[in-house]
This record gives sequence, structure tokens and C-alpha cells, in this order.
Amino acid sequence: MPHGLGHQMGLDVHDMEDLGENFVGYDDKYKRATQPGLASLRMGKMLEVGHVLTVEPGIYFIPALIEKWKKEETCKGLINFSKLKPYYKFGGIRLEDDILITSKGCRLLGAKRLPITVEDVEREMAT
Ligand SMILES: [Mn+2]
Repeated sequence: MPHGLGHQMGLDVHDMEDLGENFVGYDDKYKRATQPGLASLRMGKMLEVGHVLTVEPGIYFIPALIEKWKKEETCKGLINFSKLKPYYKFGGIRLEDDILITSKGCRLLGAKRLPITVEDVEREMAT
């Protein structure tokens, strides 16, 4: 399960699966891909100055889905199924940053970034 851009943020902040992500994450020019994996990306439209959105890199190991895809050969050639078994009990992990698109790039929102590295997390947990 790849993650790329997350979702936009505004007066209301939540994932838009129930409303229909295609209404908010895509537009007339940019349509959702149909390829497995890319089809799960929640936003594909062109970014504009003033947009606020999440950036959510992550990875999930969902045994039921992996076994289904393996059986159906859905992602044959894209996934090395024999390498995934050791990760079945891992579950997954995702980071989520919130950014503002500016004329010069983007700016991370919030007073400080959440701990990302092992060292950062251990230091945070010790305090
Ligand atoms: Mn989110």
C-alpha cells in the first residue's frame, strides 16, 4: 500500500473516502490512475499557492490483501511475495506532515516536527 500526497486540509480536516476523493483530490485535468497502488493515491491534482495538505508516506502489510493479490496474480511482476511473509505481523506505519504551498515551495506547519528517526523517538519518550 503506497502513500504519496495525502489530502487537502481546510475548515474541516479528515480523509475524504466517504465523500468521494475524486471530487477533492482530482480535477478535470488529472484523473485517478487505475494501476494497483497508484489507484489508491488520494490526491493527484496540480498544487497551487495557498493549498494546505498532508504528506503521508507510509507502508502497510495487510496479509489478507497480500494473499488475495498473490492468488489472483494481481500484481505479478510488481511484488516479490516471497519477501513479504516476515512482515505480516508488522502491521504498518505512516508519517503525516501538514504543509502550506507557497510561491517558493512549501512550508511545514506546526511549531515543531514530530520525531521521525529512532533517536528522535527514543529521546522524546525519555522526557
Ligand atoms: Mn490524513
